[in-house]
Amino acid sequence: MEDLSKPSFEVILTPALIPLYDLKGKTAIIIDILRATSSMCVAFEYGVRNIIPVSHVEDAIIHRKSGLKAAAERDGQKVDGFDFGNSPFDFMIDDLNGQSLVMTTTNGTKAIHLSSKAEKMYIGSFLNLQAVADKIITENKPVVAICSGWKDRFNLEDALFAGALASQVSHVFDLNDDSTIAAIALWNTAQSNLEAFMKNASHAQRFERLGIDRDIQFCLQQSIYPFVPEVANGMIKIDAETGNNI
Ligand code: 3SL
Repeated sequence: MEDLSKPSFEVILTPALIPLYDLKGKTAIIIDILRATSSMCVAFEYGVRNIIPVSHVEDAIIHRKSGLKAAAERDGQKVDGFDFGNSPFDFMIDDLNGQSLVMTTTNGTKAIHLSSKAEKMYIGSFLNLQAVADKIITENKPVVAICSGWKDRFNLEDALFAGALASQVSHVFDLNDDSTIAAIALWNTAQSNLEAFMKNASHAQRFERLGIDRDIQFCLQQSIYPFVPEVANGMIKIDAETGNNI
């Protein structure tokens, strides 16, 4: 039964469903486990100062021409002419320390732009799961976990993360929404062997075809980073000194 004394926690299972939800006054957690939000966390871990998420390759080209480093991915592959694709391993370099990075990906950066009506927006991945859970518990505001999916379709990995996050905060939030209940059930089924469960996922199979399946193993690690990147004014940032949002 709905518990109105607790803030709500909802899951939006694909970006196509975003228009059906009221994001006003809520905190959106943007989820693209494979790989955009995981790779963003890696970039911050390696010292990136901020990330400018753009929806279109053309916009990324304009930023790149003005001198910024730029990452672009379409259909799982690096777009020709860019500095980086979307693998977390692309960002494990010292060159990016203190730099701004422009990023466009098939689904993740699109989900960010579609969620602009939310009051706050955070970047969530398994890599910073605990930090995201701690932050939303502390803030105690209604949350919408937004799965980036694949070209507007449902995907397993983003729903699994939504379920993991919901389970972690279940004592504080009202989890009465059907999508949240489904995401938790999925997480409960998969959590004891996440990697094996993920073998069936369409995106995992896509990665296997592209020969980049080591990215999956990396992105499924839990809570190795203590910070929560925040999207505000068209930019994603963390506080480099404290690892907290600014
Ligand atoms: O769509 C996205 O945002 C990407 O994360 C997709 S991929 O992992 O680079 O294939």
